[in-house]
Amino acid sequence: MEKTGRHPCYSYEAHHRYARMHLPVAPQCNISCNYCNRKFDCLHESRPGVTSEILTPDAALKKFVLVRKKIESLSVVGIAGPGDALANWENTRHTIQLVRQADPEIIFCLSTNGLMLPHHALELTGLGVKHVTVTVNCTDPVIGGKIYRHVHYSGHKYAGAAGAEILIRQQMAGIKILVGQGVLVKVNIVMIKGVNDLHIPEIAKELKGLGVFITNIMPLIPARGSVFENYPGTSPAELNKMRSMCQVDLRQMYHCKQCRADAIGLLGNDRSSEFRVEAGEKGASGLGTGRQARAV
Ligand code: CLF
Ligand code: SF4
Repeated sequence: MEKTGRHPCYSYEAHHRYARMHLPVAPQCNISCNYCNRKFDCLHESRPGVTSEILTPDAALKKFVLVRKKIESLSVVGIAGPGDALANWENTRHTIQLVRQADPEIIFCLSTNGLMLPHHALELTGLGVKHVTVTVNCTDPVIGGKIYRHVHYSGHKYAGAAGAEILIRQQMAGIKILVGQGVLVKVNIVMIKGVNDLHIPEIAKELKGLGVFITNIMPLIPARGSVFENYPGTSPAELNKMRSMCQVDLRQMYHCKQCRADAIGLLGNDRSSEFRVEAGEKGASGLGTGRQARAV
């Protein structure tokens, strides 16, 4: 309760009362998921990876201060892309430090694909991050080879199953470190029919063994221009059936709104458009993406 009571994603009850804001300070990514398209920006689209601005850490602080003044229920600051928080480590770290100095009470939340997690997990906990979301779509590299085109790691580019194997290894190692440090780890799983859907109960069992707190099984949003553009989406009934099946092993999230990388407000009431112009200085040109794995 102490760790979840004011976090709208970790607690169903809290999501009616507490707001979160995402600071889009992480534009780069180190892997390529087949459901991701980071080439366009849409102000009216709400899903993970979509953002209308990229902020420098200084601009992120400015925006945080403004939003905190206007939204009293703000309890969580999340970094959820639009790329990967840990593939932009300097920006992510600096942003956390600046916001922490401005507000010692705020809860930090971070969402990542997990590739660089073992490298940064201890530093993250040292910065006071107690909530981390990792997207784990498979624990089998062969299935991973159908989901990930490339993984960039240690100066090399690995394709298909070879890349997925590295990614899975890093995710598992990173989650172990975080759990050992008392971090509440949430795992997002994108349910892709005909690709990883039958494998999801097995993932949940493995995650249980690692001490993961909750899983958030999300429907595939077939993003325009992505490899999975024409893949079937997942219906709410199919999704809930899968969640119920996995609930035997692990707590499930049922209230995710698959929100934007610059989302602000209660989960069910995005107010990000109110703050775009007001925050003033933007760190880089507007950019939207089509990734859906994080935040997440
Ligand atoms: Fe953001 Fe994600 Fe933290 Fe929540 S979102 S980084 S855990 S503060 Fe929440 Fe949005 Fe669903 Fe994410 S509703 S997409 S689960
Ligand atoms: Fe990177 Fe996220 Fe896009 Fe995957 S979905 S390629 S992790 S930004």
